Amino acid sequence: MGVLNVTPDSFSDGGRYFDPDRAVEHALEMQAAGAAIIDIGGESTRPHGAREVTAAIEIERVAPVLKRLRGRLGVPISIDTRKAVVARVALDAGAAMVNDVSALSADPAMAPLVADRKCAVVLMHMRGGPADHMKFARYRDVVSEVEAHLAARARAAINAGVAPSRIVLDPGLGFAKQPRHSLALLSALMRLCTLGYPILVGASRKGFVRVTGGADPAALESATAAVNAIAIAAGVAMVRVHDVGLAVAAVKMAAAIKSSNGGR
Ligand code: PMM
Repeated sequence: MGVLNVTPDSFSDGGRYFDPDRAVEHALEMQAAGAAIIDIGGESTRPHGAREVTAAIEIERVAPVLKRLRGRLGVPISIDTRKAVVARVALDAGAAMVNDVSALSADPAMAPLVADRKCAVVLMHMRGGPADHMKFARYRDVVSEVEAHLAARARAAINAGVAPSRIVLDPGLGFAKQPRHSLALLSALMRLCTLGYPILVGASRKGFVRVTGGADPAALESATAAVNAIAIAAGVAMVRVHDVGLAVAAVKMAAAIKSSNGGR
C-alpha cells in the first residue's frame, strides 16, 4: 500500500504532494513501482502536533486528486479518513477501501456507509485522536490489549453489516504507542494474524523506526524495509509505505523465503 498524503504537514512527506498534479504523478509513480493499492489521505495523523481539519478541508484536498486519477490508475484506491462524508466523496469517485485509523469509532455514520457500499475497510488500533493519542500510550500488556480491541472493533463492524471478508486489521504502530509498544506488537504479529483477518502494518519512517534504526534518510529506509520484511515473514498481508520500490523488494524477498518451505 503506497501512501499519498495530500497534506501540508504530514509526518514524513509533509507538503510534497499537496499540489494535486504532483499527487497524481506520485500515485502513478507508486503504481509503476509495484504498489497494489494507493492510500490517499487529506488529514495528517503524525504523532506530535497533528492538527485536526474539517471534512470540507479534507474533501478540498483529496477530491481533485481522486478526480484526476479516475481512469488513469489501475490499482484500487483507499481513502484514509475518519469522516463518513469524506469517505462517501471518495467512494463516489471510485475508491474501493476506507482506511479508518479510528476503526469506525470517530464517526457514527462511517460503519453504516462501509456496510452499505460493501467496500473493504481497515480497522486500526489507536486511543484518543490524532492530536492527543500519545497521552494514552500506557499499557499493562500491549499485545493483549491491542488484540482485544481489534477483535472488538471487527465484531462491531460485522454487527453494523460489514462482511467479515472485507475487514483488514492494523495494530496502529506509533499511535498511542511508545517505541517499546510498537516493537512488542511487531514481535507478536504471528499472534495478531491468528485473529482471522488480513493484517496491515504501517511502520514506514515512523518515530520508533527512527529511534531504533537511525534517523538519517538511508538508515530510516533500510530500517523500514527490515520491518516490512519481518512483517511479511510473520504472515502480514499488506504493508503501508512511502517508498514503494524499496518495500516491493523487501516484500518479494520475505515472501520468497516464506514460501520456500524449507526447500521441500
Ligand atoms: N499511519 C499513518 C496514517 N494512516 N493508516 C493505517 N491503517 N496504519 C498506519 O500505520 C497509518 C495510517 C501515519 O503515517 P503518515 O503520516 O506517514 O501517513
